[in-house]
Parts: sequence; structure tokens; C-alpha cells
Amino acid sequence: MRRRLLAPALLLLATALGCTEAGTAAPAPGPAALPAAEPDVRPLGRIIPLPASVEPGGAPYTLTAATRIGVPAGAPAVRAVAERLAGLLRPATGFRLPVVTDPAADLVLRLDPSAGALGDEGYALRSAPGRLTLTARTPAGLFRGVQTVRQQLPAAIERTTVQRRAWRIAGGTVTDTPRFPYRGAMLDVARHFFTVEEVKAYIDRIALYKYNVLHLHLTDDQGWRIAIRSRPELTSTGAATEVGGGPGGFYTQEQYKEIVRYAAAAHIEVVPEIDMPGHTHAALVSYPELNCDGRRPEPYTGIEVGFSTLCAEKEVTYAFAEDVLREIAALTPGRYVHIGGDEAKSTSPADYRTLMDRVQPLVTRHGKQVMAWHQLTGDATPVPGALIQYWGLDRTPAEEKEEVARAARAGAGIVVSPADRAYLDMKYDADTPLGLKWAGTVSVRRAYDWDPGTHLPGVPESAVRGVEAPLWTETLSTPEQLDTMAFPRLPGLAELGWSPAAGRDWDTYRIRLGEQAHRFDALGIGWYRSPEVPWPAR
Ligand code: IFG
Repeated sequence: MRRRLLAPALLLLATALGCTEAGTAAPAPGPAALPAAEPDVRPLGRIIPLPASVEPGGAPYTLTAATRIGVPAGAPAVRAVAERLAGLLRPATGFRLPVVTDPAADLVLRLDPSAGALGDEGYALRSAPGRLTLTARTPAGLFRGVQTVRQQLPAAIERTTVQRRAWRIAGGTVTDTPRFPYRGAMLDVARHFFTVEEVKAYIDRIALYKYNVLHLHLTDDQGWRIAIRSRPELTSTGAATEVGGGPGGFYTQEQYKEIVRYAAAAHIEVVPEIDMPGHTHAALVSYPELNCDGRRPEPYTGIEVGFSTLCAEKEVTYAFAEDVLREIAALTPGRYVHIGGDEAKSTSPADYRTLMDRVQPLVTRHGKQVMAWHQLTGDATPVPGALIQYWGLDRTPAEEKEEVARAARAGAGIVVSPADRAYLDMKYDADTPLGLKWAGTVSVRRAYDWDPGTHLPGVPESAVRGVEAPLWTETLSTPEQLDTMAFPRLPGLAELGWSPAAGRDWDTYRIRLGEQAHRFDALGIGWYRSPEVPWPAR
């Protein structure tokens, strides 16, 4: 859809160069800076997320012009991962790296259906002179292992032009599996619209850190971003603008399917969010009959929340929800449809219960599981199999947290994304030009130094399905601005979702994070140079 004018980058430049006034976070103990250059061979396991088990040993494996990538015959999903790996490695090495079925190949991807301990996404990487083997029980596990292969290689591997250097991977064995099954990144494409290509670029970024869910916040007060054939006004009217009055935009159903396909190639599940009953102003502008008073409101381009609501007592509301949820479910191969449920400040508790208890079966009837913000546990009753996304703060009242715990005891799965830790649109500190600060500022350390498994009182780790990093875009309108807020906090949240709680801590993580700067630069990611992290000397 239509492009926006690029916002001036001066603000971004000042931020990226860390040219901020006094008052930024004091640097933590430990090295203040890292060597300017990366080690020639990265120590095995010195990557993000931290692997579950690392046994260094032996001489490195070396990628050479003669390297061939071996896959089993008749395994298209394995070949697809191998081609993805080859595509990642060819530009910077200049090597041909053919994908072959010859068992004598030196870089081997193989499936082992009997490797039950590796689970759905685990892998084993064995690196030795002349042979590197990636073993997994599933193609997704091989894909996660490919991200480890990438990160064990020098960051220059991410460049798109030939780099004259050796390409070695430290010797030894990495045996790795994720702690949580749900490791999500949310992108709000409603406040500001982002094109298919920009969403794909975000998918590339989260794939590098082993995320496996992209939650797309598709609808809100300022815009409706997904075409619904039975409700054409949602995009012909409801997509016409965005925060700040820009041209907005939307995904045709073909474009949404392209995003889903692209995510699936990275073994990432798309969770679409149709937010209701609040955050529905764009729908209320598109179909006036949905308003309780039947009148068409003016489009909204501000950033207030809580002023809109569907009308619980009107039957047209449920016909609308059925049309939307039927079509979005048909477009989504993933397990979940997220129905929002947050900040319904203009919906009475009774109406909220009526509406959400009538809408949830519309999701399950179309073969999907409900996902919703945690308010669903307060004023309504989550249906069996629902996934509840907690976005509260330290200061959230205990009784609100107890509602989530009660839902967990009743069998709901919990995804933990506390706004005062995981919200990537929160300012890093008082000097951060972009972002919001209603949940307080979220430093790189604060985004990392907590545990999703034990964060919510009364919610046992067994009920925690994982973690999510939401990126709301009230103040963000370009991919560069997304980068500045997501990096360097996004990798840390990936580690919280993937790595064992034991064995990870801020003081060692911050060094591994500092080392990622070479990779951020090689990937053209415009990251924020937080004073909390020992970055490579310039
Ligand atoms: N809360 C709102 C979001 C967004 C956010 C910005 C949730 C679940 C504040 N709801 O977070 O729509 O406005 O930080």
C-alpha cells in the first residue's frame, strides 16, 4: 500500500550516537567496553539466546569454498531450511555452498525422529574440523539451530558483499531446547501502518533470536489494517488514516497471506489480533450501525485510549464479529486468534461480559483458540484452551493479578508481557526521544532482569506458556524507529523465553549483548547505544 514520507532521522541519529544529556543510567560493574573487533572464533555458546547446554572442545569447523550442505533425500522441509542457511551464508562468503544429498557433505542437516529430548524446536550442533552436523527432531528445530550457526560465525557473515576472511565455528557440541513454547514479538500496525516488506524485515530480526510467534495488532481506534471481504468499509473507510493523520494503509488478504507464508518459512506462527470491544473506533467509523447511537463518528488520529466500544446490546455487533472472525480464522493457519479485550473503559462490566462471552465461541467455532489480554479474566470467563496475555505492571493491584492466577488454575495458559518490562515502546530513560512512558522507563537491564516463570504471584511456571515483546507504534512510524526501540532490548526478551533460568544473569548477559553490536551493524539495524552495556570500542 501507499508509502509514508520518512521521518527526519536527525532525532534518531542523536539517539543512536548516545548523544543524550546527563541522567542516563549509570553503567553497571564489569567491562565498560569490549575490544573493537570480534574474536576470530566465537567461543561456543557465547550467543543470544544462551543455549541450554554447551560442551566446547576440539578444533573449529571451517566453512570453505568446497563446503557442501548435506540434506537427506526426499525431505523438502529439511531442504528448505538448508536453502535458507545457504542463502544466509553465500553473500558474505562468496562460496557456492550447494545443497546436496551426498552423505559425504561437510555441513549436514539431519532429522532424528527418535531424538525426543529435543522436542519441537530443539537441536544438537556438533562442530569439528571438516564436519558440522545439525540434528533435530523437526524442521523447526533445524531452523533454530541455523540461527546458532549464524551467531557462532563472525558477524560479517550477515553482510551482503563478499568479506575476505576465515569462517570458523568453535569446536564442540551445543544441545539446545527452549524453556517456553511461546516466544512472541508483537507489532502494532494499526497506530502506524507498516508495509508487507517492513513486516518481513521485522520477521527476519525476530527469527535471528529464535522467536516463534509474530502477534500482529491489526485493528485499533486509528485504523483497521486487514481486508475483510464481507465488510469492505473496514478498509475502504477504516484504513484511510493513522496516528498523526498519515495515509494509513491495509493488507489485502493476499498480502496478509504473504506475511503468514514468510513467517512460516521462518517457523514463526502469526497471531492476528482483532481488538474488541474497546479499541474499535476505526470499525465504528466504518459501520455506523455498530455504534449504540447509530451515528458515524469522525476518524481519530490521536493516541488516547479507552473511548470506543462495540455495542453489546445490538445483534449487528455479533454479526460483525462473526464476519470478521470467520474470515481472519480462514486466513490464519496458526492456532490462535487474539480478540484483545483491553482498556474497554467505555464498556460496562456487564456489557463486557455479555460481549466477550458471546464472541469467544465465534473464535472456537472457526477452529481457533482464543487469545486475549488479561482483562478477559476479570470481567468475563476465558473459554477452555484460552491463552491469556498479561500486560500488567508491578503496581497493578493484587486482585487483578489474582484474576489471572484464578484463570491459570482453571486451565488457561498465560503469556507474560508486563508493560513495565516487556513493552518495547517504553522509553529507555527520561532522555529517550521516541516511545511512551506511562508504564515507566524500561532500561535494557529492566527488560532482561526478571523471570517470566515466576513473575506473576499465584501463577505456577507450569501455567506459563511463555513471553512476548509488544512494540506499540503510537510514536513510531518508520522501520528505523522500530529498530531503535526494539534494539537492544528484543534479544534479551528472546533469551527469557528460550534459555534456562539458571545460568543466565545480567552481568554475563550484558557482555554477550555488547558483542551483538557487530551483528546489529552488519544487518543494518539502527540500535540504541545504551550506557548500561559494554559496546565494542569505536
Ligand atoms: N496500552 C494499550 C495499547 C497501547 C499501549 C502503548 C495494551 C494491551 C498502551 N493496550 O497495551 O493499545 O496503546 O504502550
